[in-house]
Amino acid sequence: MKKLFTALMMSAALLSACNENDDIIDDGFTSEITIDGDVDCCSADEARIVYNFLKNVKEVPELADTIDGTYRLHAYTSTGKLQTGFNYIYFVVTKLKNANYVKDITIENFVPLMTMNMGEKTMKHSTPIGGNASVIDGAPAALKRAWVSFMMPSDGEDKWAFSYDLNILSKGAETYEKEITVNPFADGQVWLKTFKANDNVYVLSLVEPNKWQTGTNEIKAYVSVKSSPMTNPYQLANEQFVIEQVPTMPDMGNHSSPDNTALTLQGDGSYVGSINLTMTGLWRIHLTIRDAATNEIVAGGDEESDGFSSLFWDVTI
Ligand SMILES: [Cu+2]
Repeated sequence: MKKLFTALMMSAALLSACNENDDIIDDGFTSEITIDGDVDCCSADEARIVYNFLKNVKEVPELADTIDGTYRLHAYTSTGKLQTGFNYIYFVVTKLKNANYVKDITIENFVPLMTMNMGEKTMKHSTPIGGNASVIDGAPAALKRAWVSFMMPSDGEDKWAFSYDLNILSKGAETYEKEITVNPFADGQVWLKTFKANDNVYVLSLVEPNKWQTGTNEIKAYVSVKSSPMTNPYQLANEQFVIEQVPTMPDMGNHSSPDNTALTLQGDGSYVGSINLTMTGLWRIHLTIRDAATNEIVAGGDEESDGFSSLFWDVTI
């Protein structure tokens, strides 16, 4: 946290070097700032937007890299760590000489790969990803976002690697590979489950339930399909489902809540519904997966867990 903040402050100081205004913490980037002759960089307005955005996330040190002695790749998540289940990852590239953000970057072909030590031999598998890093709607081009959903944590000899192709200023993409640490779920949080149907293994990744509060929340998830070979990143499923949900509180006699709606497929490939959490504590979100065309149950809905589906996410708010 402190390191990131220091880096951002340095960035801010450099960007506003010709500005007398000392109030750079929140609104120091004024439209009068010019970034002299640096055609690779954002405008001052864009730099301010990126800077302010990055104040709300934390850098993941093990994903940072220095490129050609000229640029620095920075990656951020909400916690500064990578965790089991869904992670948004935000990327920027800065110039080392002036800390300006570079606007023309592409970050593509992510390959998360776990190598599992099975005694005599090793087994490798990938995990769900959301495609190439892309611009967030309305945000400057210098800021890119991707997501990856890790199926399991790093554990001793079971290690994760993460590779990607980075292209700065269209000079040509180069592949970088990093060893990364994927942290386990916190107690009372299980945000990823798998189910089998149609001879496939599907992965259900719940998106950022840590943002939920009591009352009605948007519930968003992705359904990915295990690849063949499984060392390829898992892409979004082509099959269309409806994800019915019954949230209950296992520590309070399994009471539920009213006004929950099923998650249905959206134009962007995500599944979205609404969930009503009437109080804080552990919520077990029991799932029934239906084929959207036939309405037949393909997974869950078996009523084996205290009368509710044994396919569930756990979220503690
Ligand atoms: Cu594994």
